[in-house]
Amino acid sequence: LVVGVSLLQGCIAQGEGGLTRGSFPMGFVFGTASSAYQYEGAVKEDGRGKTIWDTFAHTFGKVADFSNADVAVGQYHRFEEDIQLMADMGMDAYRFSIAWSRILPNGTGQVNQAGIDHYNKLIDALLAKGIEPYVTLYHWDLPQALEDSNDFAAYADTCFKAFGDRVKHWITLNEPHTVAIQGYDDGLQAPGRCSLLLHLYCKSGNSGTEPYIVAHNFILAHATVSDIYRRNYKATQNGELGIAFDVMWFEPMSNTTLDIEAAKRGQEFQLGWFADPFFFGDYPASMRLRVGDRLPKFTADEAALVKGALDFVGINHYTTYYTRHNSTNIIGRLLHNTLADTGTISLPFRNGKAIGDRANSIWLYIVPSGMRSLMNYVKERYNSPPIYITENGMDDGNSPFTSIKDALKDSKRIKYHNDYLTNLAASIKEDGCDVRGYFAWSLLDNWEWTAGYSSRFGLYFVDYKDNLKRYPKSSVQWFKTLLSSS
Ligand code: PSG
Repeated sequence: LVVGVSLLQGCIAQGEGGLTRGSFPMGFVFGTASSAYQYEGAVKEDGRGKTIWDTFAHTFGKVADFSNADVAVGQYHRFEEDIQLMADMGMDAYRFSIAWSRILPNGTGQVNQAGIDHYNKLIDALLAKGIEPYVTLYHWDLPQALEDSNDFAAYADTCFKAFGDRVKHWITLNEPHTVAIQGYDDGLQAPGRCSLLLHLYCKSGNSGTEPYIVAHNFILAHATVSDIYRRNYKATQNGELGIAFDVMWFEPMSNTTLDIEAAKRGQEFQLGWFADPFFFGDYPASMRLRVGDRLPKFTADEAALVKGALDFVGINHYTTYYTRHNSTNIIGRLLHNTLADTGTISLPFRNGKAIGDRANSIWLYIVPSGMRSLMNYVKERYNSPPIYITENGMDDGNSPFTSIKDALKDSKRIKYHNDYLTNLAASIKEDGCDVRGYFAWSLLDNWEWTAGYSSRFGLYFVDYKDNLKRYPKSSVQWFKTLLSSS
């Protein structure tokens, strides 16, 4: 049986489409992705300040398995071991995030040298193994003391100064759309604000206004930081700045004009909301029309600052849904939120049939063709910008009844990466999309936000019962084979 399984995986490893390094252009970057709060642990060490996710995770009832990330997968102390795991796979790059609260424990003011020292060690250890750092400045762990985008500029400036001699790819923000929606519209993530159903489960917030204000501040924050970088660092450091947008693909639920329009509108309210201002200087017209006065306006100076402020488009892509026009206004009357504003409903089902196989997460349906469609959408809407896939991956569950040995046999994950990468390669080679790199989410199993430790996204398995020991799943060998091919 063991032989059977490894033969099967051997077959997938060679790939039905024969995926190799050579399927991608010269210089194409392969890496894995992570984030500070999901990986580091050590939340009280070396002067780290408290963040909104420390508060949220420690609030009873917010996380599915009642866990928090105080320990997480311990990468703060084990980064050398983890870098060796990346090197073993033949990875070119590592996307990680800097914990703002380690650099500036109160968000602003006094710089904490221990935080700077830690990331210097991490960056140098990566470079020593020939792995390029791709650094996210903000992956949701906002210092508790803060609200204001101006402080982001001081934090980013500190990081450019300290690390910019070695870091050439900066991701200023991770998934600002997710934060606007989950943090301020449905309140499911930190800081947990919303007004749904008469504040039934959020104490405060306004789901019809705050997401748009938060989004506006994110966009201005990136633009401000990009301006600082270009004026003070670009000439000497010569790096690039992008944002990692969370983008699912939307297929129309039917071939009626209304549903086709709805799928387009859904994308304008997702990627367009955050990316259009950087390419066109304003939000999509469909948003102006539907959100009206609740959608903030850019002054002429702001629009000029924002437009052109992205050097590359980062895309976190996992799944595809069907979208239909929402002809009734029941949702609108009930929710008064951004979903109501879209006039669309997106679901992973059509006529009771799922759009694809499901991973462990209830939202994650496997639809590899969505990758290719999305790359072509970005190419056409924004005139062929450079793209990095900053996240792509799938999770397994964390069943107490599964042995480690069985958990390591992740043929479903191998197929996922093979099929999404095959579509990505086609979008580059056949459709001419300018995609420059791909980061698998994630190197290790880790703390999956409100799902806690119940979701395992890693190429490496983490044994939470035995000192966070790491074990390679079969997908590690698959990546190793791919990355050592020519
Ligand atoms: C957000 C939205 C989607 C997928 C994932 C995310 N979507 O619409 O399909 S969250 C994102 C995040 C990272 C998570 C990872 C897996 O950046 O921290 O651990 O994806 O959920």
